[in-house]
Amino acid sequence: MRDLFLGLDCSTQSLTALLTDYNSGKIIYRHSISFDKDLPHYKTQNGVIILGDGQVIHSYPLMWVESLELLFEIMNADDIPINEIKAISGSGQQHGTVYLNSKFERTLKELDLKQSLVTQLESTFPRQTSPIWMDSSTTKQCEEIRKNLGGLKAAIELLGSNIIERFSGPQIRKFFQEKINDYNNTSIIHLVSSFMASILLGKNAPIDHGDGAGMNLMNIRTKLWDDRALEATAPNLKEKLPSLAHPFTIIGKLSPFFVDKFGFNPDTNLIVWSGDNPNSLIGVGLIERGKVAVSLGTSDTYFGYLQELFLDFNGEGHVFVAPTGDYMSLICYKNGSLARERIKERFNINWEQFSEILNKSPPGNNGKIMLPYFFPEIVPQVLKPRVYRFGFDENDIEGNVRGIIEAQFLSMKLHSEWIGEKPKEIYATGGASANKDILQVLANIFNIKVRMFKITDTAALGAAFRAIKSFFDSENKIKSWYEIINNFIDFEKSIVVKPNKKYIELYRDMVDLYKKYEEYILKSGENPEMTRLGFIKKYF
Ligand code: XUL
Repeated sequence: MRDLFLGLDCSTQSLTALLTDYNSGKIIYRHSISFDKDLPHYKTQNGVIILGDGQVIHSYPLMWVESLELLFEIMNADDIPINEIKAISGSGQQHGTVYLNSKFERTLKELDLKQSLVTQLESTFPRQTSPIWMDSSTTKQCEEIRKNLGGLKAAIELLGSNIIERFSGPQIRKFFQEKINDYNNTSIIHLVSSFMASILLGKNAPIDHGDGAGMNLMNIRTKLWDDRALEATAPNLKEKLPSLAHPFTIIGKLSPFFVDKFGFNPDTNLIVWSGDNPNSLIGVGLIERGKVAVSLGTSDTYFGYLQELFLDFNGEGHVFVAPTGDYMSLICYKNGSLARERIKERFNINWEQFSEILNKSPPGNNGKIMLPYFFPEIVPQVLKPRVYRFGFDENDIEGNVRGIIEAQFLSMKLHSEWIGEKPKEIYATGGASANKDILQVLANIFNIKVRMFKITDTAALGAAFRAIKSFFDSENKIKSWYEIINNFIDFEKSIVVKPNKKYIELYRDMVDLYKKYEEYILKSGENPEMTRLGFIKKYF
């Protein structure tokens, strides 16, 4: 019998399984269910449904359940040695909430092998859809909760983050205000992570501290539900929330339904699930100070391991609990790959051509500055999307290609300054991290080296790593995070992109200039046109 561990990732667009073999240090199987393509009857676009004016973005919890059953069917059809899996953990898109009635747990305990999960669970949702992290429709509720907690600074001190539109608390408050009866009929409110874990466990599963920190409901220091935050959010909320657990808790054995239906071992351990960002932290091997990851995907994220708690009193960055039990910082951008694609499509070019143009254009972009809010933005907060260009227009291909990439990384540099631990190295992951020219801009703007990884599916991999760690620890065969990570990730093989020292001063000035433009547009600051002309004179 091998030591196999399964990591799952229920993300915005797909459910992915990674099966890892600890002894060989290899990923022996990967399969991903695409919600749009494999479950077309839900009619999602990129895994979501957009309601109303574009600020309300939901998805279907039943679709996630269906994808889980489909995934195991496919694993069976592919003859995967499911019975050799020792432990399973998972990852969920963060912040999304799932609302369930009192039948939910009863149904889970009495699941019938002859019927699908969807048929049996269908009637357990007082709310058919789940608001997810892309939803930005709760500004009113955020203001109410923030005020109740004593303002921005007090809220951040308590919860590790500002009260944020996509976080669970404001979403729950909105549901309570708009659908009081359905709220009252809700027995338990899960996160995507704890919901999926509950299905596998056969009863309500806890929320781990990592994902719990993204709710605006958990005290960031005590790691307990915070009574003041609960009261400011909705009545009787404590009784509707699962318990909180350490990120390495074994929550029980896999439910007999999955054992009998798919051939899992009855001894398969389930480890508490977490959010995709905490899992990715481990999935890219970040367990020490001085390194951060930049993930370039649907959303671009910048995150790092923190030994101490740092807080962003500007209210844009977040602190979550890391899988190690320490802290992590996170900054999340909505204008990630979708914004890059907008430029690529506008000029009808492919990624190679995009790279060539980026390469040809000078660092500093001849003083052309873009504020790229193609979609509502989280950092800095922009609710009404609009793209601003200074010194060029939308027909300037070089200006736009370099403009979008420089804007994204200038913003990351600027908005990560609150994190007290300064990075000495960046690990780049996600789709666009395969593009060396994009990473060169990142290395130059931060003036540190960027390590390019082949690993994708970092959230699922991080979940598998947590399963490995918890399982071996529970067997008294303690393995360090280093041992586990180095068993799977070959850091030697990664490519390193070094910063070009020639541009240190230019980008230092450009970060300042970019900051002035954000202040000008978003905070009615002074028009920095003169500074921009000075920048052009100095460098071009
Ligand atoms: C993080 C966030 C996103 C989602 C995406 O705060 O909102 O990264 O977790 O899955």
